[in-house]
Amino acid sequence: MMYGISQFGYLVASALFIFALHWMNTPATARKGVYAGVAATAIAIGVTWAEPSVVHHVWIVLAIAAGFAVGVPLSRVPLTAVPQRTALSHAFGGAAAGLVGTAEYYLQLSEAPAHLTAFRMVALIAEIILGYLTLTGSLMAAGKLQEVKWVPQRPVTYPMQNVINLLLFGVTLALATAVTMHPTAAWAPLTFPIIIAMALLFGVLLIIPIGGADMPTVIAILNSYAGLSAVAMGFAIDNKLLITAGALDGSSGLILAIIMCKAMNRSFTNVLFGAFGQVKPVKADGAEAKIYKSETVEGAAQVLEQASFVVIIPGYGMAVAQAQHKVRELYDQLKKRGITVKFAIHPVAGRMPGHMNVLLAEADIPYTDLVEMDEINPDMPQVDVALVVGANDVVNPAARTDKSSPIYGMPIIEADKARSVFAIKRSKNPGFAGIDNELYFSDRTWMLFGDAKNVIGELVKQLAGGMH
Ligand code: TAP
Repeated sequence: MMYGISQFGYLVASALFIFALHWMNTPATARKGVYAGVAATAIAIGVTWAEPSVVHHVWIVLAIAAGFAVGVPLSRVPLTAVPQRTALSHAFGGAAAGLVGTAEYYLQLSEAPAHLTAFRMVALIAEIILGYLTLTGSLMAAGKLQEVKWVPQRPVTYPMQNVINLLLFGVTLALATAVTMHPTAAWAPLTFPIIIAMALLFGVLLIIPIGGADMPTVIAILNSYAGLSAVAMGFAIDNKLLITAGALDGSSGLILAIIMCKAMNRSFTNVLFGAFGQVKPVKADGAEAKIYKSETVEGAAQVLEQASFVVIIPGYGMAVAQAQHKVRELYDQLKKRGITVKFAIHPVAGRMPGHMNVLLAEADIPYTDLVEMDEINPDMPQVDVALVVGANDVVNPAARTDKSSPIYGMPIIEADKARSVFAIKRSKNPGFAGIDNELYFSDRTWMLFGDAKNVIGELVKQLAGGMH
């Protein structure tokens, strides 16, 4: 009876997980998606807890309390720190899978060795290798993104790195095969911890050659490893919900990684083995000699007023300045004058997928005015003013023209093709990729130096003051 109820609960939870992902597709239903995911998790925990075989209630209460103690502060991190927060969540997921797999092996070994069939052992070994490497890999990724002092930010490379990694992985697989074939041999329980140690080490080695710029893609890949380890755990402990939820997690992580690779024009292998970010930051040719033209807020406001088509290109700087609400006010001022205003959204603007969409939605900007890069680019030559708000790499024409640039080949929003460009940033410092941007030196570009929130606020004041 209880089995039937728990299986039904798992079915409902699986369906809710699938709907949750589906609802995440658009901002209009994303909130519903989050609630569905929370409900699915609560149902899954509830029906599992109600199983008669679950008897250690105090431990479960303690575990839930520990989860809250960590989870609540984690939910309060600023939006700009969400990538590293996500990496930490994957680390916890990996740790959970690894620990469950370890416990399961030793438990079965002492209580029911006959249960350690070849099938279950393959699942267990896959679970612990993926789980533990996700744990250390995700911790490294979070450390890099948070710029923790003792985690090297730049890619760490050494000769024959990939060969050494492959050899290490080969040895781990050989040991894993031996334990899988002879799980009850006297040496197997002693070899098991060696496999764990190798997986932990492998997680670190996998991440150190990868530069900060590729970290979000790597986090999506680690997401899919965590999902796959949950699938393996589902097979190992015979839990169908874990198999479904893990498969959803694994495949969505992989799809996201592929989308991000495309947006940056990088191949998967290039991300994993390319040591991107190692390229020394280079100045654009003769950049030192080139001159920025600054504009005053008054001047920019006048030009904006005369425009009939304005495209706002937000980037990481808008997130840092939290300028989205001021941007909304500017949008309102321009719309009032009958000006067409669109937002050009680059898929990797900011520091996480959908970063700009989230911020602009927070400021209630109609998402019908958010236009994706591929759609807006053909219109750029007709745009009177491209207003760049704290974006840098995603509008850098070097991606199109300079083969030596580390961002060469990355598709960009072609702000340089607009009739005029205003670019808001605080200084002459480069963006994430550490390179200069030719756009700022162009004949048609005028810089509005300052914090994005302040500059846009001043622009709004000018426009509001000028309209009676
Ligand atoms: P970036 O190239 O990082 O440039 C952001 C610019 O904003 C900087 O040049 C900075 O110049 C300016 N800025 C910072 N704080 C500001 C403030 N308070 N007010 C005004 N300006 C401010 O940003 P992007 O164009 O959005 O490109 C994103 C980059 O991050 C790409 O290279 C992408 O590959 C990478 N990346 C993306 C993701 C995802 S998934 N979105 C994840 C990780 C990395 P100042 O310092 O002079 O102000």
